[in-house]
Amino acid sequence: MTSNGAIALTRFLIEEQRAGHINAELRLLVEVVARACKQISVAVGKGALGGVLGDAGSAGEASINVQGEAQKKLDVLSNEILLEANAWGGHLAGLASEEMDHSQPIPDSYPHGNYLLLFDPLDGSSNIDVNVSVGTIFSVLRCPEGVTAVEDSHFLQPGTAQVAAGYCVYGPQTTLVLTVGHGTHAFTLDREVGSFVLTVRGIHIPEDTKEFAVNMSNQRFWEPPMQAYVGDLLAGKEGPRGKDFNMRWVASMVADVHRILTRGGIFSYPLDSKCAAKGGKLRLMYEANPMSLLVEQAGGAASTGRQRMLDVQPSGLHQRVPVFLGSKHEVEAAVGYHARHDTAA
Ligand code: AHM
Ligand code: MG
Repeated sequence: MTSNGAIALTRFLIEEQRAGHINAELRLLVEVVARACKQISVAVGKGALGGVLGDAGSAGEASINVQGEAQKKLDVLSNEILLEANAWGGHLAGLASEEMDHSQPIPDSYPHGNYLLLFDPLDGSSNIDVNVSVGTIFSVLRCPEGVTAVEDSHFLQPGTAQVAAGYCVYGPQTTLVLTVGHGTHAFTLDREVGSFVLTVRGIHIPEDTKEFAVNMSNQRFWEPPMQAYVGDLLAGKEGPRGKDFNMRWVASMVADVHRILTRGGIFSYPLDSKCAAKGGKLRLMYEANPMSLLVEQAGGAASTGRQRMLDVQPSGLHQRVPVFLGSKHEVEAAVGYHARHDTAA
């Protein structure tokens, strides 16, 4: 407890270790990721003053990542901050990032640990230049027994195997949301002190909601069950759902999911004919799985529309999936539209 009674992340993690929920190595891992997030938060906060806005690349050539997307300067910087912070602590066997083609083993010059870390260093990066919330998402897996040289295949574990997951949203406040498999908790960065302070213990997402989040401009590209589901939401009180729904779409998954953890709702990035060949828009390992664990640990649900997200067996490091997550009953409703459509077909 600090002098004002607040519980800092360090103390929270030590208590989780005493309760047998984590070991010292995992505690160090979370501390290191949180420290890196503080550094990213400072860079994001400087904006134009830090010269960090705009596209990465040189001589007028945009830098393109493995996802085929143009990288922002802050995408590259955030990735470097996370790589550097996690290289030398001895808590990791390897890392994988949305911004890198392949996973990276920890160099032999440093001690190796038992965990694998995956991250989307700066999610929602299309929002950086317009001063809207962005964030970092991370997922932690155990390195399989007996592995000495980490390869991409060692990361291909279902979401149920995650031992920790979290995100840090860089918004009006910088907030770290974390689970180590025993509830989902929020920590707000005290900028003067430089420390994350526990501000919500045991987040609970309301089961029912009247709010949905989806990029409506893709409507005509969606599959029939998604068209039917959103059609019924838009029909409001007079429609089959019998209530009016509101809509929000920040276009930063961290910000949209943070709203849902705060007051409920459903977030969806469904399959559409533009992204069908890739399997969806959002990435299973860096986005969908960590967010799904946080949401389930807060009493919500997460699905591809046809399968519980955390049960998906990954086939590739950069695999994409359709995503439905948030208030339990609303996710079940969306899944129901898919099930009825598939049965009829
Ligand atoms: P990114 O990781 O390259 O930033 O892309 C993921 C983002 C999510 O944060 C967000 O939900 C989605 O892409 C927004 O997509 P759209 O631009 O189609 O609205
Ligand atoms: Mg992302």
